[in-house]
Amino acid sequence: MSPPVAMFEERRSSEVDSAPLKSSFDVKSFPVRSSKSKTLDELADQWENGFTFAPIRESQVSRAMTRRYFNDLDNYAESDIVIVGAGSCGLSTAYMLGKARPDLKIAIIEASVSPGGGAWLGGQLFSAMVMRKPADAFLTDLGVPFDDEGDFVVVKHAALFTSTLLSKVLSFPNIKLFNATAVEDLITRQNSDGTLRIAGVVTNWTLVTMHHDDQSCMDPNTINAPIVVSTTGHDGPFGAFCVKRLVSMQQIEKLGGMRGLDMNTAEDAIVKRTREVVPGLVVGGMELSEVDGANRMGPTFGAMALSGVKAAEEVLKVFDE
Ligand code: 48N
Repeated sequence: MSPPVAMFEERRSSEVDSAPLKSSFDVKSFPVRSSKSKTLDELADQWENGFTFAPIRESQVSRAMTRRYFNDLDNYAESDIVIVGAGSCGLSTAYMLGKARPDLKIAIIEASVSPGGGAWLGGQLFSAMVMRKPADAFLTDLGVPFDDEGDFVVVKHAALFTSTLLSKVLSFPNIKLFNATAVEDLITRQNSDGTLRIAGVVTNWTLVTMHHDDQSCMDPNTINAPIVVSTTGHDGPFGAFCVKRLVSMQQIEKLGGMRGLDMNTAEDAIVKRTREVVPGLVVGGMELSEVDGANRMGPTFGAMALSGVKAAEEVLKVFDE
């Protein structure tokens, strides 16, 4: 485990900077018009009887968005936990951490505009999602209905699982999702024994990250955090990002590379091996298959959910020390 003292020494020194904005940005202090809310029943069939929206000035819309966003950016510039990748594993991790530690600030960085990763369909373009037992325990905790088929369960549409998980994660007041935002590097610190630990992430708008080769230097932003969870999926345009960066930083020798499909082998391995790969960086989900050379499991998602459960446990070990 990483030396928590060093992490928290640094964090304590930065506490003052990380105090949330105490300025006019306080979104709750805005003058609010007294337009009365109505129920849907009151609206029904009123379209020709004086129906109109409450008045608005365009700048109010802009300020309603930007004040909240930049308040969040300031607030989460010092986070307790950063989760990279809002796929099924990253969101499962966030759900477990959001429930267990409402006192911790958790930032989720998702490169795509649409979070959820590969969990909007069950496999190929089929809707139903399969999870092998005991992953049904996660679905029950989440409140997602399923058909019980004995050794496995089936959610009628993968989007029902992912949208329910996403809505629960986004409802936690201590969790902020920054989507359309890519992690394009890691913040590192040297421990007293010369080893490296991860101390946050380097971010940019994904559209900017995709155009570093054809635009002048567009420097990134940063988020400091004593622990990062990377769940960026198996290799692909953005996948396996953090483990590939660990290789290029010579923190791990090489990637094992994801192996062929073997459900029974793959799912046990991914859950059991979810861990802190280097101090300060926990890796879970299919990104892990790239580190260890684990098999892939294809169209079954129980390991993503339970890898998220395990990743949350690994993170909490650091905070509970
Ligand atoms: O859904 P994924 O790709 O990753 P996991 O590990 O959450 O779930 C994997 C699962 O969908 C499978 O692949 C299934 C089980 N199939 C297995 C098989 O054998 O084929 O989500 C990763 C997320 C995506 O939303 C990416 O956009 C995002 O991570 N991401 C990033 N976000 C921010 N910065 C980055 N550098 C980055 N790279 C990827």
